[in-house]
Amino acid sequence: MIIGIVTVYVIMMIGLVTFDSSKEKISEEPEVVVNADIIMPTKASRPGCEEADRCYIPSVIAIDFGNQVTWINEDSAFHTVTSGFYGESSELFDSGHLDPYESFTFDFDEKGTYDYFCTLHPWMKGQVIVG
Ligand SMILES: [Cu+2]
Repeated sequence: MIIGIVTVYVIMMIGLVTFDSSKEKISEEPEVVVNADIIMPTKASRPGCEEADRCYIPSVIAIDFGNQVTWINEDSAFHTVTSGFYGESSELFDSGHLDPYESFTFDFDEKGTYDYFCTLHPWMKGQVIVG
């Protein structure tokens, strides 16, 4: 009986210790500075992300006009957010080369469907639908 109680107590203590250490790990993570709507994930610089629709995440976003969209580059390579299609920029917006963890924000004041791409990686495509 006593052994049983001690065993349960020990298991509970181990559980608490494990829980505490996992909490510490969370607090050590870097603070999220930019609240982005769309992420350019790791490996977007290599062809293949388009097959899983993961070059810009999400690749299609719908917003109300008058709102803005923020993209963040979470890859280790440069990327851009450029309006239009590869080889046919619409010249509405262009982030230029975004460094890792750099972000870009654009205000969409008019309704419409806005295609965009990355000038460095033709397979990276996305769309903002403003309604
Ligand atoms: Cu790119």
